Amino acid sequence: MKTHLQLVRYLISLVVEQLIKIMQNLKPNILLISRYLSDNYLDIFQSKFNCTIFEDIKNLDNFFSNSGTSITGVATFSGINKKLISKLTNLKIISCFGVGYDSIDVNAALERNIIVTHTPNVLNEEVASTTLLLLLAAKRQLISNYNWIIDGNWEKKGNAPLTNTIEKLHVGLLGYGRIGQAIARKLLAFNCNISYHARNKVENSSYKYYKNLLEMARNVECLIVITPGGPDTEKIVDKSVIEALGPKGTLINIARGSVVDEKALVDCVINKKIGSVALDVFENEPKVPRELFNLDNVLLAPHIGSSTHETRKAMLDLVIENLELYYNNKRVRTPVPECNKLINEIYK
Ligand code: 8YV
Repeated sequence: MKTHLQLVRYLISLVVEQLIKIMQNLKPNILLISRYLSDNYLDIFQSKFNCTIFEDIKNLDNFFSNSGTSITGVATFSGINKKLISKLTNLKIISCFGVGYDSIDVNAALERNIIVTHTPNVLNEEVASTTLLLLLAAKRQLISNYNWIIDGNWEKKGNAPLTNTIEKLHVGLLGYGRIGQAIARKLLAFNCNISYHARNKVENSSYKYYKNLLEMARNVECLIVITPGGPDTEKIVDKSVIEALGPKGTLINIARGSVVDEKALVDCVINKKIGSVALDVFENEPKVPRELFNLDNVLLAPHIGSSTHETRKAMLDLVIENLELYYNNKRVRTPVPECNKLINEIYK
C-alpha cells in the first residue's frame, strides 16, 4: 500500500503531466518544411511551437484529414506550393527562411489572407561577401592554383600560370536592391567601375544605369546576377547576354538558378564563348549539370550565399520573431511586399 507521501508525489506527477499537456496545447501548431533545418534549430522551434516536420509525415492524406486543420503556421526553408497551402485549411502565416521567396506561392496565400514573411537585410553583407569570394576565386583561379600544388605541378613545372586582377574591373550588377548595393560597396574597395541594370533607375546612385541588360553585358567585364527569381526574371540571362560578355568575360550568379538559361550557359562554357563562371545557384538544385564539373574556368558552390552560422542564426531569429509576433498580436516584422495591403487591412 502506498504511503501518504508516495500518494502525494503520485498526484503531483499527474498534475504536472496534465499541465504539460495544457501548455503544449497553448503552443501554436506549426508545420516545418525543413530542407535546411539542423537539429539545434529544431530544438529552438520545438521550445516555442508544436512542430510537425513535413518530411517526417508518413501518410500525407491521414495527416491532412486528422491534424491538418490544427496547423496555423508554416516555417519553410524550401518554399510551399499552392496544393499544400490549399490542404492547410486554417493556415494564417507562412514564415520564410530566406530573403528570396520565389518558391512560395504568394498569390495562393493572399487569396486566403495568409500573411507571408521573409528575412531581408540580415543577410545582405554575408551574401555580398560570398559574391566577392566567388569573384576573387574565379578571377585568381583559386581552385586551379590549389590543384597546381596537389597535382605536383609546382615541383614539376614551376610557377602557376598568371591570372587576372579584379582591380578596376568593370562590373555590371543585374539587380540593384539591398544585396546588390552591399556588393557595390564591397567592390569599391577594389576600385571597380560599377554599372547596374534594374527595372528602375535608383535615385542618388552615381553608378551608370543601363535600361537594357544586353547593352550592359556588352560593356562590362563581369556580370553579377543578384536579382530576385520568379517569372519576371526567368532566363533573362540568355544566350545573347552570355555571348555578349564574351570569351574574356565573367558571369557570377548568386541569385537564383532560374535567372540564367542554364542550358545556354553550359553550351557557351563548352564552346568557350564565356571566359569564366562562378555559380552558387542552379536551375534544379541540388542537381548541377555535370558538363560544368572539373573545368578550370568554372567555380561551383552549393548555394552558400548566406550559409554562415552567424547569418543563418540571424535569419532563424527573424523567422521565429515573425511567427511569435503574429501569434501574440497578429503583427509581423518583415512581410513580403505583396502582403502590405493585407497587413494594412488587418491592422486598420
Ligand atoms: C538561403 C537564400 O540559402 O535568402 C535567400 O533567398 O537563397 C538563402 O539565403 C535559402 O533561403 C535557404 O532557405
